[in-house]
Amino acid sequence: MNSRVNVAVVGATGAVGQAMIETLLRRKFPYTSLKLLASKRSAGTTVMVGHTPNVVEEATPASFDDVDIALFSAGGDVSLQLAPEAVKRGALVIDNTSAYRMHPEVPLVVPEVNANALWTNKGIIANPNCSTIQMMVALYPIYKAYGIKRIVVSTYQAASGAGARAIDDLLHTAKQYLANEPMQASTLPVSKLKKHYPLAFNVLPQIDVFEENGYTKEEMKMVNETHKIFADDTIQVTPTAARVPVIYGHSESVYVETKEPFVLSDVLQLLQTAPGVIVQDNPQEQLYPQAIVAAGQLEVFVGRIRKDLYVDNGLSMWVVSDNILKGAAWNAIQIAELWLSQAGHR
Ligand code: NAP
Ligand code: 3JN
Repeated sequence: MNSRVNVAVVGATGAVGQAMIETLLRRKFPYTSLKLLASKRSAGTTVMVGHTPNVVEEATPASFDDVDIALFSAGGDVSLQLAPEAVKRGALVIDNTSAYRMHPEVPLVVPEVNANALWTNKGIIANPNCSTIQMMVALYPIYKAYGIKRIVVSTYQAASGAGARAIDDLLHTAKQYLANEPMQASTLPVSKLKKHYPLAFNVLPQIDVFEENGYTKEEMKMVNETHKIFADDTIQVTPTAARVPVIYGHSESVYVETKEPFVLSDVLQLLQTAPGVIVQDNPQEQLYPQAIVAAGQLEVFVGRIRKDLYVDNGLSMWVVSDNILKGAAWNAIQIAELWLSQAGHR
């Protein structure tokens, strides 16, 4: 690749697309041009890039002529249809949807964990699911040092993970509740049944649709993606994914059983020096990660780190990150930055 870098954001009007634009600016990503793509519905509307309004275009195969890096976040169907067209035209696709995550020829990358997998790509690189990404960043140092036999994880996922409409639904139902009116929910859980419950003052133990084994699609993504990212199918992953009335920032209670014994102070030290991790763990000062503090930040916050009272190699922790940033936009742009930093050397 020469020094010219033309970037396209597919899904530029969406929650993740907007965060991608903001993160490109925040990171001073060295693009030559930035093309904003969405569906026909938004073509002709404008989206702010910093202080400048940019016109949105309809995403078509020809949109990718002369695009070097295409950041996709417009849903799986759009990726299935247009990512191969972008690749055909010479673009590197970084896809935020689940469309290609489990494809054997598509690397599934969390830069802090498996940056090297990037170089095996054949034009498409997949970004994992947000709940998986933050868990991988926190667990990788532990996995490397002691091995992991088992993970039991419960998620407390923010409304923004289900898009802008879910945030509106949370705010709307909260206002209704506070006004003593009946709550009318119209978005969550995202379900084939189209049966919705209020998220305000509530917790919904369903993210995405149920599979035959009783787990939801979101939970199974955490199982399958963990295996692929750590390249280890032997890890027993047991997830429960829930939606909580938070706008930004997924929290996770993560319990692991390591293969080798560990000393707690060593684990703390490993996490303190791990890339992308900020340890916030001081019970005396009531310091631990919180979603409202992690919102807007790029790192993964880890705290409440403690040994199991009964199981020798058991370890619990609380892991929080901004689901739209490290969970989606920032992880994708981090991949693009890595790609650019190495492009001239490979
Ligand atoms: P959103 O706010 O609903 O935005 C959807 C975006 O896709 C909009 O820009 C929309 O454009 C565009 N779009 C829809 N249909 C299109 C089409 N036929 N052609 C081109 N663009 C089209 O959703 P979001 O929360 O940003 O999420 C978008 C996708 O990102 C999700 O479906 C998911 O696959 C992925 N995602 C990944 C994670 C993760 O865990 N890594 C987290 C959240 C989301 P219009 O304005 O024209 O409708
Ligand atoms: O609900 C969340 O907190 C995360 C949602 C992610 C999501 C939403 C719609 C479609 C995904 C994803 O990234 O796994 C997808 C999808 O592409 O399958």
